[in-house]
Amino acid sequence: MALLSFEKKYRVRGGTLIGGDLFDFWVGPFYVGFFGVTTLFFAALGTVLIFYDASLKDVWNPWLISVEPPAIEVGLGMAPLAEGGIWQLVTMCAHVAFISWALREVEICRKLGMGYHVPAAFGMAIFAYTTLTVIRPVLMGAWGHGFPYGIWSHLDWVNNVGYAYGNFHYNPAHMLAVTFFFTTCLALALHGSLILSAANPEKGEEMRSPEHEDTFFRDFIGYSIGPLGIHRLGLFLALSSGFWSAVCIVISGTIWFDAWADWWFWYVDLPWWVDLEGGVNG
Ligand code: 07D
Ligand code: 07D
Ligand code: U10
Repeated sequence: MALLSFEKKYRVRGGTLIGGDLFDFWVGPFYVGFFGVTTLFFAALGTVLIFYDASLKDVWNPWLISVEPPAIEVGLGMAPLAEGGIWQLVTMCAHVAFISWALREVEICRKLGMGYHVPAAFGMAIFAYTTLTVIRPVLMGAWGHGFPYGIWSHLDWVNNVGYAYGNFHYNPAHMLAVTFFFTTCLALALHGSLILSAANPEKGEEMRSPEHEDTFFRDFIGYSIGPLGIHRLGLFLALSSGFWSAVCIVISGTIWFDAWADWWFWYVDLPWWVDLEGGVNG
């Protein structure tokens, strides 16, 4: 079915989670919905607040704009606007906008009778963001542990927090997250290239079938995960990347306070080699 006639057939009322028929319409290509309105409203409000913060500091270079969280001394209280209060409001707006965006995805899934995989996946990104700006700061007792909203400044934050734990690469959950990110790229490169090699033939050549794709990997590595399986694997790898990212940062400063390299002493200290010659006690 051509895309336009398909849209006409499926652009029907219903499936909304809230608001009934009120915002159940489209503007151009966009479905609006109650959560489209809340997304736009809170994204706009958050952006206005970022510009307000920039105007207070008179910083207009987009790379240098930075909305700073409150000082650590403020703890978990509310801060005055110019001293971290704006960061707190922007964090609230961002949460409402991101969660609204996910719920708008849910409504569109419901209209189309599809699974909720896309909003679930976006949920993992929101979870990582919430871990950075709410869960970890609350566990550590101060909003000041959140990251600043600025292009360069948030990179400085990642760098400084990383070095606060020595070499952050030794964080075992960071290792898992990085490995999942790399594997996601490998899987997408394999999948994208395999599909193009079969489904995008030269002019005059015939398109190859999923059986060809299966056979390529069976010939090559003895096993094919299959056309549905590769998408399950891709989603698993990508969500695992986000999940272990959230874990790697939430354990830093809450259950582990030293250099991450020291964590590995449990391995060096294992009883069966700790006393051997060359071991820690040997
Ligand atoms: C391609 C989809 C499009 C999205 C884009 C981002 C804004 C910010 C706001 C001026 C893949 C739009 C950007 C709305 C403008 C102000 C105040 C998604 C695509 C194009 N980072 N980060 C970037 C965010 C964190 C890190 C770029 C957001 C953590 C490193 C962009 C968040 C840590 C590097 C950006 C967030 C961290 C970046 C490109 C939220 C660990 C880079 C992003 C809400 C996760 C890279 C200058 C991209 C860069 C980069 C946005 C959080 C680390 C500005 C919105 C605190 C190491 N980050 N980031 O393509 O070039 O994403 O930085 O959590 O090297 Mg970041
Ligand atoms: C948080 C983004 C959420 C986004 C949302 C949507 C908009 C709308 C609108 C475009 C999680 C926002 C949408 C704003 C835009 C329009 C229209 C994603 C988020 C909700 N690290 N490290 C990670 C690597 C080092 C450190 C994660 C690699 C050093 C710290 C990942 C290397 C030190 C933290 C990762 C490396 C260090 C991390 C990030 C290599 C610094 C974190 C991905 C090769 C000296 C962060 C949850 C992520 C984390 C994190 C990778 C090096 C420190 C696994 C590959 C050694 C402090 N690092 N890192 O989480 O876990 O995405 O955050 O060297 O906090 Mg690291
Ligand atoms: C995949 C796939 C697949 C495909 C695919 C894709 C994955 C099976 C079939 C999809 C992939 C791609 C297309 C590839 C490229 C994608 C990426 C690289 C990912 C990154 C994407 C981007 C960088 C693009 C980002 C762009 C976005 C998010 C669009 C921006 C749009 C908006 C901000 C508008 C959003 C609309 C909303 C919220 C609702 C609708 C509202 C309006 C239209 C405006 C009108 C509003 C109203 C009427 C309401 C009133 C509003 C109020 C009251 C609030 C206002 C308040 C104020 C104060 C102003 O697997 O293969 O192929 O294609």
